[in-house]
Amino acid sequence: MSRILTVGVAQLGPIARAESRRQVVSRLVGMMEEAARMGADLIVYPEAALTAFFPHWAIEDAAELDSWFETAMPNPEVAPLFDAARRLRIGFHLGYAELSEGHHFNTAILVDKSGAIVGKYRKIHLPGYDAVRPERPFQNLEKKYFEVGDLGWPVWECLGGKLGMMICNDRRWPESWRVMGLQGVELVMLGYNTPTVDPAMPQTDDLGNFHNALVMQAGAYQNGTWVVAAAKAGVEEGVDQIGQSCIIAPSGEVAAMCTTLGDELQVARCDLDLCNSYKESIFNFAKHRRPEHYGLIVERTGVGPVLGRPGGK
Ligand code: CDV
Repeated sequence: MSRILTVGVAQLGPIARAESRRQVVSRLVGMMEEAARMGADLIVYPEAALTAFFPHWAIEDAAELDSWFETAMPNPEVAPLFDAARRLRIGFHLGYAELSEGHHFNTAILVDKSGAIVGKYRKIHLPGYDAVRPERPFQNLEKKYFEVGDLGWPVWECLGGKLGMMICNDRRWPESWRVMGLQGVELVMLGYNTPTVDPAMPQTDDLGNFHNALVMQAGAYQNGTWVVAAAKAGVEEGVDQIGQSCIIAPSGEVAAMCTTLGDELQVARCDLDLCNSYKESIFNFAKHRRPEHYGLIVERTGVGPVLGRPGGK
């Protein structure tokens, strides 16, 4: 059997600090129209896709900081994207900064072909630090500007499959994948803003694309799921970011990948039934997974539970 979902990954090139939401949304709508011409059912946009990635610089004024967040979704500036989804009969995934009742989150939503929001996820693994580091060439202030997400990792029945979301740094953590894998996820959508350099760890600067592929191909294979991952790429406000937005099959193989660092759409026909062969054989969790034997001793160390032998030291 095959259950084909045709999916577009919409990589964005840089967004200028001065670019308005309206300007960005017209870029997004243009890519959605192209995806529809290519027969896509779903298009995936990056993390914080409506603005430049503002955690890369210091903002001390609270009102100025709040101006980077959306207080309603949809709102008049983003409405053309929802209208286009309804007109073109295409679902979409969108990352944005969310301000909800005084709480700030790094958020993503899943919208169906009728333009209705069917799912929301708030980023759990926030990277970076919570105070400005003036010595750094650019900032990474996600821990200062956002709260840890409070919605967990649900999986939604949508577009004929089981769909889930994570955001950027979440992809480096096996827990993000496994929590959705245990719910039978068939397609994980994610967006990322990943600088090519890490001033705290320059020895890994030539490994950015490798680590990006490594964690997502492993997550796909080990959970028998498709992955659709959209970057904000290129040099944005002085920060150079990786591209290589891609669509990965449950085998871990890359089915499509962007080759530029600008706005670029790649489309792949994703057979959701391919997930079954992994979920029913090598990664049949009920048959082969043995958490009761993993020797996890929940011992608080200040950094969380530690691994050890049951009854041992
Ligand atoms: N936006 C991100 O979460 N970026 C991180 C960087 C800062 C390491 C990432 O994991 O790609």
